[in-house]
Amino acid sequence: MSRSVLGPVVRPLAACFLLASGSLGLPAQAQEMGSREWAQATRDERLGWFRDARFGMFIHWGLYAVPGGVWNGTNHAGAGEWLMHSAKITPADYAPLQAQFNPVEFNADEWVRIAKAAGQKYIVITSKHHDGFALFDSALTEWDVMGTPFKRDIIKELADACEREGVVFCVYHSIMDWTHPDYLPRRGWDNRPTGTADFDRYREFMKGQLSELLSGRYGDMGILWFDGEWEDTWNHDLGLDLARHVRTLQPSIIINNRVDKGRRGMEGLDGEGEWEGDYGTPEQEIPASGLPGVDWETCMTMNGSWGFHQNDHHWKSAESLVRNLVDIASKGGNFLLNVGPQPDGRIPQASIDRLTAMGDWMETNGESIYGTAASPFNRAPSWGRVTQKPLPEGKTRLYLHIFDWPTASAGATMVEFTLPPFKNAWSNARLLGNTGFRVMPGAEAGTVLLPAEAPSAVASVLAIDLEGAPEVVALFTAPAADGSVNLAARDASLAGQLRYEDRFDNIGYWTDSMGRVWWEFAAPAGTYEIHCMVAATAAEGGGRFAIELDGSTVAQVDIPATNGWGDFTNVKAGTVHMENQDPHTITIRAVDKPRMALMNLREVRLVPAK
Ligand code: H79
Repeated sequence: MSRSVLGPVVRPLAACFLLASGSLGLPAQAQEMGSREWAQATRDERLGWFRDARFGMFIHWGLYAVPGGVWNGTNHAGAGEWLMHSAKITPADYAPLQAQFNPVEFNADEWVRIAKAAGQKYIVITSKHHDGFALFDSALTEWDVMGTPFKRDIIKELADACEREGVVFCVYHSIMDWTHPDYLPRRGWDNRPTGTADFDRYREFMKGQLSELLSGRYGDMGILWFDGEWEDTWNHDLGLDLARHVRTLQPSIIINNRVDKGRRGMEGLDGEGEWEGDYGTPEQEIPASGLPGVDWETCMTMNGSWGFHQNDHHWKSAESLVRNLVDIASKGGNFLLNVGPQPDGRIPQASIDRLTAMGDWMETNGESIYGTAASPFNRAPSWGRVTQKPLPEGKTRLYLHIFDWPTASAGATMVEFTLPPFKNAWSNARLLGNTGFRVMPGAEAGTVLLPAEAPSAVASVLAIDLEGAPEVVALFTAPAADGSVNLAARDASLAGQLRYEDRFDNIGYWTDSMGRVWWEFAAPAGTYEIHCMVAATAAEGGGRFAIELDGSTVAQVDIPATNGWGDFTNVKAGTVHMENQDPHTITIRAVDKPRMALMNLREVRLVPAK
């Protein structure tokens, strides 16, 4: 059975437009265009397939799969590939794992089939993780797969299988190396003498291994996914040098931002300044909103471990993984979803089950993900997410991913759905996966009639074609059934050094006294009590904030200390009178921030006063 969503991803041929150098060392094309525009053009050229692909498979595999997170009978939670670090294992004690690595069930074609059936367009596998072990045949070390009983070049077999199946093959490569004698700094418990260690020699070794990987033996690679760049021995100049080395070998390759030192925290995006790397790498998190002009890819585990962990059974549901993919696409990013194969060479069944479910959803709805761009709206609608795609003749197709299907009245066969607010004329509305149903305009303007039953319990996609570019109206929160206006952290607009945090469903990391948070909302005229859900520890947080309504300060609040950053308390901040005027804006900003952070803010509620 062939699936239409699995068409091959077309990549530019590596060398054709890059090797004709002019006198400045730049191609003639570049001299005509000016090198800056050219850099952007080649960047767009390089990233074309990546932006279309949207969904990839991450594979963490190495010797650490053998102990699977357990060392000498002790379980190390979260530490699959980090076991050597977490269990403080010396290189000498770790070395015997090499003789135990014999994944006789490994079948590269099977792995690629699993990825393809899930709708994943590219695969990124660990050629070398932090333990320094090479999963490929390296002439530069004995610390490679050819020194195991298995003696098969896993990277080569997977690269060939990807080539056969039209999946883009990519590798992860760790800069940090816990076993190479020349890598510095050493782990605290590593008892090898550092006497002759030479970091420059380590760099030559790493570049040599990358030359092996990029020699053509493994074909044209899609991405070089660096990691482990955060230790003090790595710096910006070394990052530039490494990127140059890689691009000299394969000019069209995409390089993630971890080659350099621009990445800021686990949100993974570059800070101010000029940094090497094509895209940002949020790890285990999804940015709160779209990031115009920035390419990014969220990498995430399906349970809590990257490498195989025998005791980690904490799996995310297929539903939340599909919604993550949709959420990411609606913000213009890619989803790199991880599997950690077992020591026998098979991908865990729990991972296969989730990938199969995602593939089923993608088979019906993939056109709403591949080749789409971020939503044109200022924020996500309450019922789901939006992606868009340009059509011929200047039209635009919106894909409305409905997570929460409207509730039909008893016995009704249809239900009214309010479209997100846009001014364009529309046509050709249809539900993906339900070609029999004709979507008609509802009785009220801006509504359509849909079947009472959602086509998908996870995310049903309504495609609708607009005349021209989307002319959208800003989305704002409407009152709940009881008349209160609930302004949730996840719906807030943010400015400054602060961000939405999944952990406690709050706005946090509020270290910037100039930072502000605001919501636009609709509400009938009246008097409302203001309630704020806040948390702040006495040691690190606290101070005072102001609440502004439509630009005027209406209250100031002293932040109470709570028993932790996840321990929220409700603060009443007086009452406010609102005139009839939509939308209103509520803004929160710091007045006094005496310690590291101001507060965690989960919600602001406006409750009609009795
Ligand atoms: O390759 C994957 C991770 O091994 C690597 N990047 C992704 C793609 C990574 N590097 N650093 N981190 C992840 C975050 C480190 C978290 C740690 Fe821990 C906390 C290391 C030690 C304490 C998690 C928990 C790992 C061991 C215990």
